[in-house]
Amino acid sequence: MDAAERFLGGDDIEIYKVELWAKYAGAVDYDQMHHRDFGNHTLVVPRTDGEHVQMTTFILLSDVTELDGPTKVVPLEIGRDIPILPREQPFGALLDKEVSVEAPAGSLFIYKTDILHRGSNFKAPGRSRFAMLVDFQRRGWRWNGKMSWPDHAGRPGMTEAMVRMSPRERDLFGWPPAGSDYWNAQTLRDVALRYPGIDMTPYGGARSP
Ligand SMILES: O=C(O)CCC(=O)C(=O)O
Repeated sequence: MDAAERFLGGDDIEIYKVELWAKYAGAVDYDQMHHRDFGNHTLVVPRTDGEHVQMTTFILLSDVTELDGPTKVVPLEIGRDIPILPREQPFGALLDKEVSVEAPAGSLFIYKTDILHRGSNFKAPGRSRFAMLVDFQRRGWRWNGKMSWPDHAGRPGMTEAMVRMSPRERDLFGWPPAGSDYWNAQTLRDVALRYPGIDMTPYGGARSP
């Protein structure tokens, strides 16, 4: 959250996509063309002047070495001179320019939807790579996005996550903040019923049993 606030230049931000990825050596061919991610993150195109940034991330959940199919990235100093479209570059065209995202578990790799990058193959059998991808943007850009959190609200994992999150973390998923005119006696009572165990005191309610 701290990195996203600094990267995006404010605290009025939201999470617009989360994915959990597992890759296994030999399962499929992971070698990709260099591409930019904006194709399914926005209806339009990224601005190249550094404004209206969507912050995309990999949080490495396992150690990633050169053997573990690291993400390969074309540095911005090189990629910024390559037109935004087409989104994909010919296979292999930028191989000598790319850098490899190799780092221990727990590392955070931050990039943007205009950054050229690609997936790569494992270089040894029996290896795996796990990552969580969490993407942030300033709130209110209705032409951008990828997931609808209310669409996930019925899933058991999402219910548990909402109960366990801090108010700030819930806020990143669009939950009504403390002080919102959404909260009244009825919504405080019924949201507590929907999410057993949630602490509604930050919103003016009670702790749910
Ligand atoms: O897994 C990776 O390191 C990158 C994969 C990727 O960029 C993609 O699937 O679009």
